[in-house]
Amino acid sequence: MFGERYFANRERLSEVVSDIVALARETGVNATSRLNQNVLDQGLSTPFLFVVCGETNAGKSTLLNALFGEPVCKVNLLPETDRVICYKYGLARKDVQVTEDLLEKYAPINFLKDFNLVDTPGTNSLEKSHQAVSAGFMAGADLLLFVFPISNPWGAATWDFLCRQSEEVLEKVVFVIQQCDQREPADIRVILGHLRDLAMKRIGRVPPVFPISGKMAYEGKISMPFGEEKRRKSGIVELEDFISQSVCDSPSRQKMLQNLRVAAMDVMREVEDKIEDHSRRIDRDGRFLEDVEREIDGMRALTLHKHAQSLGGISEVFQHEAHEVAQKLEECMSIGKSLVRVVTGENTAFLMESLIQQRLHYSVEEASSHDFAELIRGCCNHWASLQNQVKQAMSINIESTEEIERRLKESQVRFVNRMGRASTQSIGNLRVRGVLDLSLRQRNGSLRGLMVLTILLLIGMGVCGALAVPWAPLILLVLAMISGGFLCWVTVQTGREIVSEYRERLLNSGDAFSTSLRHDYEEGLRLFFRDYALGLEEVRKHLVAEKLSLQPRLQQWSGLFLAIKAIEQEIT
Ligand SMILES: Nc1nc2c(ncn2[C@@H]2O[C@H](COP(=O)(O)OP(=O)(O)OP(=O)(O)O)[C@@H](O)[C@H]2O)c(=O)[nH]1
Ligand SMILES: [Mg+2]
Repeated sequence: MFGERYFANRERLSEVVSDIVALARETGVNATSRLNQNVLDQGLSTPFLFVVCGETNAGKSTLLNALFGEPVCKVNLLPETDRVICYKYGLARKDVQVTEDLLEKYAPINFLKDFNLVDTPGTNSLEKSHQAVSAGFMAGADLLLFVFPISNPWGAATWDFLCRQSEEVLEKVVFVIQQCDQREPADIRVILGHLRDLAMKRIGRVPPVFPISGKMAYEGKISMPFGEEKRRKSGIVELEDFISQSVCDSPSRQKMLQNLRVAAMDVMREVEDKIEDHSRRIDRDGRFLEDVEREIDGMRALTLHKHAQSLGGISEVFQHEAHEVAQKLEECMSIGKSLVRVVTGENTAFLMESLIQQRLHYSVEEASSHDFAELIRGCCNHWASLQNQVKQAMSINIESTEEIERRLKESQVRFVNRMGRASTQSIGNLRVRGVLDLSLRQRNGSLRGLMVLTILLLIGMGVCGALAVPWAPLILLVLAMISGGFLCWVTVQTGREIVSEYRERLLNSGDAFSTSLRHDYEEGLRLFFRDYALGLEEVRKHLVAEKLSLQPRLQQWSGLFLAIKAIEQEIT
C-alpha cells in the first residue's frame, strides 16, 4: 500500500505514545488528556483524501480501482458517475445519500481506513452544485488526480475547470493520462509534450504527468503474481511510487507526527523528573532509615555501657549471697549435725550449691527485670518520636507504641529467663561444689574413725566393768572421754576451716561469675534491640517496594526514550 514508511512510523509513534501515557499514569504525570487530545486535534488518524477529476469516460473510476487493486468504483462505457461519490471505510457495505450531489459509500475494505477516495462526475458534465461539493473536497485533499483520456486530453471542460483552481489546489494536482494502451509509445511522448506546453500556458505550471493504462494495471493487479509484468507495463508503478512519496512527505502529516513526538518528549521529560524525584526520595528515605538504625545501635551501645554497672551490681549481689550461704554452711557444721551426717550420709555440698543457685537466680532475674523495665520506657518514648518522623519523612504509619511495648515486654521475659538460666549455669561452672564435697567427705572419714574409736573404748569399758577387771573400766572411760573430746575439737576445727575455705572460694569466684554472665547480658541486649528494630520492618518493606517499582520504570523510560529517538530520526 502507499506510504508504508509513513504508516509504519505513525503506528510506532502511536504505540510509543500509548506506552508513554501508561508510564506517565504510573508515575503520576497527567499526560492522558494532553497526548490523546494532541492526537485528536492533529487528526493523525484521519485518512488521506484522494480526489479524482476528469472528463466523463476518461477512466477515473478505472484508475481508482487500479490503484487499490479492488473493484471499489463502478466502471461503465456510459457516463456512470452522476454525483460526487466519497468512498469510506465501514464495517458493513452501505450507501449514505448525504445530499442530492454527494453520496457516501462505506465498505469493509482495509485501505479505506487510511485513504478516502472521491470520484467526481465528468468535468464536462459537472453541474454547478457538483462543482461546489467537489471544490469542498479539493480544498482538503491530499492529492488531486486529474485524469485525461489519451484519445483527447485537450477537452476544454477539464482545462477550464483547472484554470479556476487556486494556487494551493494546483500544488496538489497530478496529471494522469489514461487508456495509454490505445496509443503507441511514440505518439504518447508527443501527446505528453503538447500536454506539458498546454499546462504551462493555461495554469502556469507543469504538474507531474503519468501516462498509464488503468485497465492493464487493474488486470495485472488482480492476477498477481502473474500479472506483475502487465502492471509494470501499465505505467502505474511510477504513479504509485509518486503517491507513496507524497504520502510519506506530506508536510501536514509530517508536522502532525512531529508535534505529537514533541508533545510525547515533553511528557517523557516530566516523567523523567518524576522518576528522578522518586529516586531522590528513595535515597533520602534510605539515608533516614540508616540514621535511625545507627541511632538504635547507639542506644544499644550506650545501654551496654550503662548497664555494665548493673553487672557490677550482680557481682555485689553475688558477694552478699556468698556470705549468706557460707553462714548457712556454718550452721550445718555444728557438732550434732556433723555427727548425724557422718551416720546418715553427706549431701551438704549439693544443698549449698542449690541454695546459692536459687538465691542468685532470683537476684539476677530481679536485677535484669529492673534494668529492662527502664529500657522499655526509654524505647517507647523514642518510638513515639520516631513515629512522627517516619510519618513526616515517608508518609507511612509504623507500628503503634503499644505494639512495640508488647513486643519489648516479651523480649524482656526472654531476657530475664536467659539471665536466670545463665546464672544457674555459671554457678555450676564455678566448681565450688566438688571442692566442698571432697573436704566434707575427708572430714567425715576422720570423724567416723574417731567416733568408732570412742564407741569401741566405751564398749571395752562396759565389758571390763562386767568382768570386774580392776582399773580397766576407769582407764577406758578416760580414754573414751579423751577420744570424744578430740572428736568434738576436730569437728569444730575442721568445720571452721571448711566454712572459711568455702566462703573464700565463693568470694573469689565473684568476678568469674560476672564475666560469664556478661556474654549473655550482651547477647540479650542485642536481641532486645533487634526486636525493637523489627518495628522498622514496615519502613524497610516500603523502601524495597519503592526500589522495585523504580527499576522497571527506569528501564521502561530508557526503552521509550530510545524508541522515540529512533522515530525522530525517521521522521525528521
Ligand atoms: N482500453 C482502455 N479502456 C479503459 C481504460 N480505462 C478505462 N477504460 C474504459 O473506459 C470506459 C470508462 O471508464 P470509467 O473508468 O468508467 O470512466 P470514468 O471516468 O469513471 O467515467 P464516468 O464515471 O462516467 O465519468 C470503460 O468502458 C472502461 O472500460 C484503459 O486504461 N484502457
Ligand atoms: Mg466513473
